[in-house]
This record gives sequence, C-alpha cells and structure tokens, in this order.
Amino acid sequence: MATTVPPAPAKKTNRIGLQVLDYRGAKTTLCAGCGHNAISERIIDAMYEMGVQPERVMKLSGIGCSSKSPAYFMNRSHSFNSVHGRMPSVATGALLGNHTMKALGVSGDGDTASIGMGQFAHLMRRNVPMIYIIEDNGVYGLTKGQFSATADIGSTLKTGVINDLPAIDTCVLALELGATFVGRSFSGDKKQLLAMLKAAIGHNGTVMLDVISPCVTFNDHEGSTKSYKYMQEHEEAITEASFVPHFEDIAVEYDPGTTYDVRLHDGSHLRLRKLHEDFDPTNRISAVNALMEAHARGEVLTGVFYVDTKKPSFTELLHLVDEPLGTLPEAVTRPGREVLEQVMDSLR
Ligand SMILES: Cc1ncc(C[n+]2csc(CCOP(=O)(O)OP(=O)(O)O)c2C)c(N)n1
Ligand code: SF4
Ligand SMILES: [Mg+2]
Repeated sequence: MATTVPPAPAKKTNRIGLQVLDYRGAKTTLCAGCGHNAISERIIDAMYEMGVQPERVMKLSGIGCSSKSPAYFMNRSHSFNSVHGRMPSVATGALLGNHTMKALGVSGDGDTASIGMGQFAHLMRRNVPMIYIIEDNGVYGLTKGQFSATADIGSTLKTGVINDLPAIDTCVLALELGATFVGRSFSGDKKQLLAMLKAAIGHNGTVMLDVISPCVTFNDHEGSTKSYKYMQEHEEAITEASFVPHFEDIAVEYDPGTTYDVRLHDGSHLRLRKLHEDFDPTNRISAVNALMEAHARGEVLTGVFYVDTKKPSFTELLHLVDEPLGTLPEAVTRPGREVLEQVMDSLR
C-alpha cells in the first residue's frame, strides 16, 4: 500500500523572505549566562523582525567580551573588530565611505567610558547615524574583572575590594553631548530591549543604548550593583516602549495624554507610555533630571529617555552626494589636471 508523506511545514520567514537562521552568527564563546549573549539574541530578533537585509549592515566593535559578541550574530553582515576604544572613528570613516549602510556598534563600559571616552564624545556630538550599544557590566570582563568607570561607588568586587570612585552615567553624558536617541535597558528584560532595538533601527542619528549586562563570572555577586539580583530589585522603568514598524498598520489606539507617538525616519512609530507623570522624552533637561534623581534614590532607570528626530545627522550635515563615496568612479573623485588648473587660475 502506498504511503503518503505529509509535506514538511513551511519555514517561517520575514518580510524579505529570510529565516531567523539567516541572522545568526557563530556559536558564542562567552560564559554561559553572560548578559552579552542575551543582547546578541535580541539583536538577531530585532533585525529579523524588521526585515533588515543582513548584507546592508556593518557591525563594529572595540575590544572586550562585549566587543567579541558581533561574531555571534548576523554572520552575513560586514564586520570590523577594531582597536580598544577606537570603534567610533572606524565607524565614522566607514559610514562616510558608504552612508547607505546600517551601522551597529557594540562596545563595553571599559571600551567606551575608559580608553574610548574621547572617541565616544565626538561620535555623540556629531550625531553619526548609527546604533551604539554599551554592554555595561561595570567591569573589564575580558581582563578578569577590574572595576570600570561605570561601576557605582560602594560596589564591591568578589575579592571584597570596594569601588571608591563615582560612576560615569553614559546616558547623562550622551544627552549632554548631543545623541538624538538615548536609552537604558537590561539584558534580562527581553520585551523592553527588543522594542528599543527595533526603534533604534528606524532612527536616523546616533542611538546610544546602555544595556546593563551582568558579568556572571566577575560581577554577579552580593554587593555588585550590576548583578541580575540588583537589577531585578532596583530597575525602575520611566517609559514603556512599544513599536509599530513602517510596514504595519499603525491604527493601534493610544492615549495622547499619557503616550508620546514618535514618527521615526523610516516611517515606523515608537510609542512611549510615560510611567512617571511629569516626564517628557522630548526634553533633554527632563531626561537628565530623571536620571540623576533615580540615581540618588539608588534606582536604575530604564526606558527611552530622549528622542529627537529633527536634528540633522552627521552625513546630512556634510551634504554627501547620494551615491556612496566608496563606489564613486575615479573620474568623479579625481577631477584631473584641467580642473586643478582652473582652480589655480581662479586664485591668481
Ligand atoms: C590599547 C589596549 N589597552 C588595554 C587593553 C586590555 N583590555 C582588553 S579588553 C579591556 C577591557 C574590556 O572591558 P569592557 O569594554 O567593559 O568589556 P567586557 O569585557 O566587560 O565586556 C582591556 C582593558 C587592550 N586590549 N588594548
Ligand atoms: S567574563 Fe564576564 S563579560 Fe566576559 S564572557 Fe564571561 S560573563 Fe561575560
Ligand atoms: Mg565591561
């Protein structure tokens, strides 16, 4: 008797026909339970769900466990693992070479707030159109757990050493320096982080996301303020982010009194429900105040703190031609002797 084999179930694909597998990378070599792995998973989900073409993405990083993580997602994308703290200048150069690419930078709290501080400041100030993620664990994980500049004062190392220097708040800094999308999340908060990453993909300007990402090997003990337990007890969300991508119908009801609707560059909508009454995510001063007040209460504020969709990005300010500089033909980029002579004549 002939047997009929049931057809294999259709593989789930996104709006550009790719499977989630097409957004994966190499198998992680980070410690099991490291917050950085959870962030890589959310990046995969966000890029897949937004239907971003992996070949149109450049992944950039510095040095650290966090900076290794781009190897563990999107292996069809372009990647550049740069020098410690120098990812911003590599990213700026790469984007000037091809501003049609989506740039995603992954850094660490050491990579950003110690050795990379100068470069970070100028990236924010220029509003370079890229997503800049700090995988923030308060320590130099790769070099075995020394305190970083984002470690809170009074926080202890496993060895009992107490941190006696104040922490740098990278979100307050990014706000002051000019980033146009600033937020903080927690690697353990899947829903919040995914919504923020999807909105980040739709923004045109610098997105600075500080994601608390516990280091299970060196900084997840009692006394650490960057541990899973501390975050579970002290996380205080200021906004609840939901997201309507540009390819979906936006007719979802919301109350304009309590929710901001931000239309992003790609036509997507970021809906921010205010959880604190007088908070305004379009006001930098309000965002800085909220962060400082929460810090004084010992809370870790999360959510999107600030969005500005009007400020021109660095590539817009430079009035770059539409065609990427990197693919312009030599005849255009090297005008030749006659043109040079005309210029010289005009100066005589
Ligand atoms: C120029 C230079 N200085 C110092 C180092 C040593 N080093 C490697 S990674 C690192 C810190 C990494 O910390 P972080 O950026 O927080 O990443 P994590 O490992 O915690 O994810 C340091 C100091 C280096 N590789 N290069
Ligand atoms: S040492 Fe810490 S930061 Fe590095 S992989 Fe392990 S848990 Fe993650
Ligand atoms: Mg670190």
